[in-house]
Amino acid sequence: MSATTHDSIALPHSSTEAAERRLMLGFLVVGFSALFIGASIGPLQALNYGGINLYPYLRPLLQTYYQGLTVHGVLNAYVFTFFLACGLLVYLPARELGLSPNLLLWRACFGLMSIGTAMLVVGMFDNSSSVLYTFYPPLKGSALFYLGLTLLVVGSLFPLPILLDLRSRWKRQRPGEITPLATYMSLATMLMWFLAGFGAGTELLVQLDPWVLGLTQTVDPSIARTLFWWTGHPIVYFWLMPAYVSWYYLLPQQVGGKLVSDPAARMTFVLLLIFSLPVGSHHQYLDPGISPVWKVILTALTLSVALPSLITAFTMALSLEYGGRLRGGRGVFGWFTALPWRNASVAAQVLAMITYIFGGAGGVVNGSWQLDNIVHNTIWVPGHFHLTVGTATAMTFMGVSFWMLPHLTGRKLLLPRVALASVWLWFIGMSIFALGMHWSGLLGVPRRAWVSYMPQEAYDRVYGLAHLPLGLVALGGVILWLAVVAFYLVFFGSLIFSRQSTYEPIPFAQAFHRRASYAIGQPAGDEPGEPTPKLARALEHLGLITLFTAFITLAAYIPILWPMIQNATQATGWNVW
Ligand code: HAS
Ligand code: CU
Repeated sequence: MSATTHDSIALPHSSTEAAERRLMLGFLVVGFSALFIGASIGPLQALNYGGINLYPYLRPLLQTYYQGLTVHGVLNAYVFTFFLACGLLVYLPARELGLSPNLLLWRACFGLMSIGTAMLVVGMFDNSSSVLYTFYPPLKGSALFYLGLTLLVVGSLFPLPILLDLRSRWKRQRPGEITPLATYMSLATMLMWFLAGFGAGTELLVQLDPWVLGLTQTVDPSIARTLFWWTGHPIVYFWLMPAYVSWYYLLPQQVGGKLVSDPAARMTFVLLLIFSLPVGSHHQYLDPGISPVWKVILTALTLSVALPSLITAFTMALSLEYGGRLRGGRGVFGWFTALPWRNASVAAQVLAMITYIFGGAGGVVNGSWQLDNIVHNTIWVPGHFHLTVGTATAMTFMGVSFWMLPHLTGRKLLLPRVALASVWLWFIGMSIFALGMHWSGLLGVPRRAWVSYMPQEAYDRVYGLAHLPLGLVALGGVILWLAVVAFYLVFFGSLIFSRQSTYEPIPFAQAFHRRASYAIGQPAGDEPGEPTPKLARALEHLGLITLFTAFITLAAYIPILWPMIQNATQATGWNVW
């Protein structure tokens, strides 16, 4: 990444821009390294469900299935996603606006999250904190785990002030114009995440950190779970929205088309901001201590959170169709086959979208209180989230890395065919894996169970009915292993061995009927004479929208939390691993 001769064409123009690229590369590399460790452990869990217990061979690295599962969940779902989000949601807006982000804050974000990650890694690998990624008390890990997590979460909030500062500087230069799209989407995401952070933030700072430091002796598990899910639902959109930024704002350009509606993109992000906050307790449909009336209200609210994704489905399908038709696609589905499928970055994202149709459909099942009774705590649920975060998000980020690595380093992507193979393997592996999980979930196979630890005869007796789908889970896991190997050959190979120079620009898309989606050097008024759409202008009031969201979030949580606070229980810590 140093300014050597070979990357002269891609060399950033200023030294600050070079520093920004280096830092973005740092976010990318740490994030993907976390995924490398986390994803490499994944197939062990898949094999566990197939009745194959490899954990005894992995000692002393991993002692138990539960330790492996904790490492897998924390590194993939928190570290990988947070690093990617905190990199992309600053880097893309800064490039879009042509302004430098506050580097001090962005470095502090990277630093805090890195220290937090290091603490988490130690706390998990020393087997002191096999509390799974939900860290539900009264399970009690070591202080390193909770303090590390606290730093990771606090660090992940830093992009918010950076974006507010970027936006206000840009607005001062261009009074009266509306926020350019990538900046708008990133800001909406961070405002959502800021409100979301209050839940787990309070749980960690008020309940768990003092408890593990010995300042308090007991903790109330119900309150902790509720605060956890306050964050734990919207966090899924903190994973998804950066991927949406790429789908809306980059992918249309990559397929040679345009984004069909800029206001629809803004609307989606605002709806995700509003709807994702009050619904977290849909993860607690089977928890005691929450009134059935609330469970019904939560069902209705949860179904509304699918709306912005449905808007996305139609907007994206049309944007892809437009690109496909421009490329000569004819007939009902010709546009689809005409997409640039050889481009691994495009293939990754379109396959991610297709997977998300099924992940989203499963989510709508989970969202209904009645149906969730059947699938809750079965491996249906990990089936659902491997299609959503594990593919829609992760594979979109993989796709982004295929153009971004060359963009940041000035060096060509190595082995593009292997890159393409990696995303197909991921797609096929995950489809088989998730099919098996959903299916065996319906047969009642529990999630998070070390089933392969049972003697063979007992395993057969208990899970015999689910042999076929559990076999699919194991098979999918093995294919995913191949996908991981292929992807990291490309990722680390390009980082270390690629020497050929290249210039890979950011594929910022244009919105239909407008100029480059309010990008630099263009007035916001789109095509000459065309005013800024009223909807886009109305949605500029992100501050008010955030206040409104804060209000409804409190309205949803006070009635749930108040009875719990009045009847607080006192649990001491457990270590069961
Ligand atoms: Fe979820 C559990 C409800 C979306 C992640 N979810 C989880 C857990 C995770 C997770 C990690 O209500 C487990 C937590 C744990 O450990 O216990 N989820 C939903 C609903 C949605 C949803 C209603 N989830 C996500 C996303 C995630 C994610 C996104 C991560 C990124 N989920 C639940 C519920 C539970 C739950 C309950 C608790 C279950 C339990 O019992 O514990 C919705 O937002 C989904 C809406 C999405 C759609 C799909 C739209 C499709 C699009 C693609 C378009 C394709 C194109 C291709 C354009 C309606 C946008 C065109 C090509 C053509 C050929 C047409
Ligand atoms: Cu949820």
